[in-house]
Amino acid sequence: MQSKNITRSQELFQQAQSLLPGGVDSPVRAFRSVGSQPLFIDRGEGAYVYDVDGNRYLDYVLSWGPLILGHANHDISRVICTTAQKGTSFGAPIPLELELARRVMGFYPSMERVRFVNSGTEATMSAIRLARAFTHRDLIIKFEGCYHGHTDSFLVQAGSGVATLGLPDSPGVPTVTANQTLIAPFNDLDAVKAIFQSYPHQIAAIIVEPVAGNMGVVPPVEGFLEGLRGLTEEFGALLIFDEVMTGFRVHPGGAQTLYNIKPDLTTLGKVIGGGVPVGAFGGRQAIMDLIAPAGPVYQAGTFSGNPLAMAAGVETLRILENPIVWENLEARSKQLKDGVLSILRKKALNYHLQSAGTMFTLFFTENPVSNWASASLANREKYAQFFRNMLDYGVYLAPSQFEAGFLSSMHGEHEILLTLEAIEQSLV
Ligand code: HOZ
Repeated sequence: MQSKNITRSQELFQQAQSLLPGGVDSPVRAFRSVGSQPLFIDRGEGAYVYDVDGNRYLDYVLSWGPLILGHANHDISRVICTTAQKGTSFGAPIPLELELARRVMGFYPSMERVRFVNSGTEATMSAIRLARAFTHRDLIIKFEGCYHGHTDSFLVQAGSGVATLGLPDSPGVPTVTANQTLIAPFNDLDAVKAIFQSYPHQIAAIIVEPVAGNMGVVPPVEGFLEGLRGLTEEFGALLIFDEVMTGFRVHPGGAQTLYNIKPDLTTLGKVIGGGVPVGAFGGRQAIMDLIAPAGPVYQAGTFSGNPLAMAAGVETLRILENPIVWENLEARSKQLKDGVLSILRKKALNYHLQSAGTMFTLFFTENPVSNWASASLANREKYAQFFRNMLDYGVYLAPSQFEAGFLSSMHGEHEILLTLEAIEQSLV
């Protein structure tokens, strides 16, 4: 398979270096860890994206998760256009906020009140402030390799681009802030218990990706999430499920429905904006009523609840309310998973495919991955080669071993077969 002509992307990336730091607006896009340079995208359609050189790729990045209905879905595009014709932002309440809130609560009944924001980072940042105010405590527990956006408190042993670039901490985060974040290995309940025993009255909350997605996909071991629920109750702390990535992705009702655990607070983003920037946090009414103006915890935003995100979100959730959409997504996810496992067996490769619902990661390691220590053993060079080979076969994966792949409802049987053929050729 010949490499594709990406001359125009290369030219644009060259220009971008003198305009944007590192040539991109978010580090995970830079392709650095896969020894390549980013493609500039012209357009998307269904399961495919087209770069500025006219190459077509089957897309498993899907804007890092939001596009569960694929690119440029007709219904979503239509509501965005009709909404935009009436105005794009008012900084005032609109009826669509209520409609999206009702739909979100329908899928996530633990969210008795919800506040819409503009990104997952904003949602987690606000949720942690709220948890601290509610408990009158300062410390939080997060897990090594989990990523909750780029707020200071969370840039400690974080996943996603932070792990990909090998930056355990970020300069610019005050030590005093980083010290308020206590770290435990994912899936290690004893470690969490030990932290609670050391600080029995100081921990405001545990924040967790209930299925980790930002060190690659790492499901919780049996009893882990139940154990976190039990410990938080025992020690008077809150349990925050960061479902920005897992929301509507591991189950329409998120990991909290899949594993039947009720968190105190939930953060959402990605899917609930239908491809337009959005975030949300919500939970028990008694906690949420502390948010201004109902209560004293300040949180605000000019574009929060803006018409375009609300309209695209309502339309997306309306479509996802049809159970057939999820059944098809699950069927295609299974087809992909079974196919990859059979290729691995045929090639006698003992790599680990890990998945949950519509999210997956092929780890280039012979050991199952249960936390960051085991994820970080994966062979990054082999992943990089695989990534480049797949691109040559027209399949666009996340440019990092430590991210998730995502399916959309537009990935049909044919697309999965194409993907499996590409994987068979690309795995060497
Ligand atoms: N939150 C995503 C990483 N897993 C992608 C967003 C970004 O960092 O650009």
